[in-house]
Amino acid sequence: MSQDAAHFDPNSVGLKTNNIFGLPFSIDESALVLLPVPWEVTVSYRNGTARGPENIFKESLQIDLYDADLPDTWKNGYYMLAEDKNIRKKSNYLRQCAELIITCLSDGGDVTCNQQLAGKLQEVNEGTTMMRDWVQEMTGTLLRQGKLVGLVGGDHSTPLGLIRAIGEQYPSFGILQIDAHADLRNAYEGFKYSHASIMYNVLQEVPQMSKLVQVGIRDYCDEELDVIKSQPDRIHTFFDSAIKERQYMGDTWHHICQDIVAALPQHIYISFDIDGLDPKLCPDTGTPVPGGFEMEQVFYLFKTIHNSGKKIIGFDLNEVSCGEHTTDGIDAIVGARVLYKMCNYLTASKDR
Ligand SMILES: [Mn+2]
Repeated sequence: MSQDAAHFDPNSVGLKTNNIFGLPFSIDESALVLLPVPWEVTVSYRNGTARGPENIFKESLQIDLYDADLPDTWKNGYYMLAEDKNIRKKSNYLRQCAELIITCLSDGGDVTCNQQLAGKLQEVNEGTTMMRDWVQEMTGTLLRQGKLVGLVGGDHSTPLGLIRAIGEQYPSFGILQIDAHADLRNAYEGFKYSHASIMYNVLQEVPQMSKLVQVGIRDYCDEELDVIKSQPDRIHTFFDSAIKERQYMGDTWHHICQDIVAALPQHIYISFDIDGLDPKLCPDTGTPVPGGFEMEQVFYLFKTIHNSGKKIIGFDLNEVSCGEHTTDGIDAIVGARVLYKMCNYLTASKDR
C-alpha cells in the first residue's frame, strides 16, 4: 500500500488531489478501474453527456464512503483513468458532422442525395468504429490484467467495445439494461454506432451475450418491438408500464426484482442508462422520459442480484449530463452515487 493509502482517513473531506470518490489508491493498488469516455457524437436530442465523466468525478468527492450493505468494499481500491483528450476532440469534431446530418433529416432531406453529407456520414461511421475499437483495446487490456472494469460515458454508444471485451473473457453472459429506451434500432439516423442502437449492435456483434434483460423501457418504436418479439429466448423486456401495473395491483418491487434476476444468467453485465430513472433525478440527460425508477429501487435490484449469488462481471454508466449551460444540477450527484454503488457490487462479487 502506498503512503497515501496508508494514511487515508475515510471520515475526512474528499481531497481533490485524490482519485474518484476521493480515494487515495494508484491504479496498481486498485481492483477496479474506470474508463471515462467523453463521447456524444450521435446524441439525437440534447448535448452535454460528453462532460458526464468529469462532472461525476467532481461530485464523487462529496460521497461518504460508508455503504451499509457493503461497508469495506472500497478498500479494494477504485481508480478512474484520466480522460483521453483525443477522444474528446474527435467527439467534438464528429458531433458537428452528425448535427448537419440530423438537421438535414429533420428537414425531411435525404443524406444519400447530398455528396457532402454522405461523406460526413461515412466519417461519423468510421469515427464511431474507431471509438468502439479503442474502448475494446483499453478495457480488454485491463481485463486481461485481472482488473474489474467499469465504463463511464458519454452517450450509450460508448460501452460496445467493453461489452465485446467482456465477451472475450466470458463464453456466456447476460446484460441487465436499465433504460427508458430499448436501444434496438438498426443504424438510427444512418449512424451504425448510434446511442439508440447499442443493444441492436450487441445482439449482432457479441454472440457470447446470451440474454438481454431490459428494465424500465417506456419509449420505443415498432421496429424495436419487432426485434424484441423475434428473439424471445434472447431478449426479455420488463416494460415500465407492466412493472407499474403490477405495483398498482398490489405486487411488490421485491417480487418484481426476483423475476428480473430470475431472467438473468449467472454472469451479469450491467448497462445503466441514467434515463431509466425518473427524470427528476436526471433532468439534463439527453433524452428524458417521464416514468422510471427511484435510485433506491435500482439499488434494491442490485442487492437482489447480489443476494441471489449471481456474479456481476462489469458495468457501464452512461447518458449522465449536466446540460450545455448548467454544471450544478442533480444529474452528476445522482450519477456519482449510482457509480459508487455499482463499483461496490462489482467488487463484492469478484471472487464468485
Ligand atoms: Mn440508452
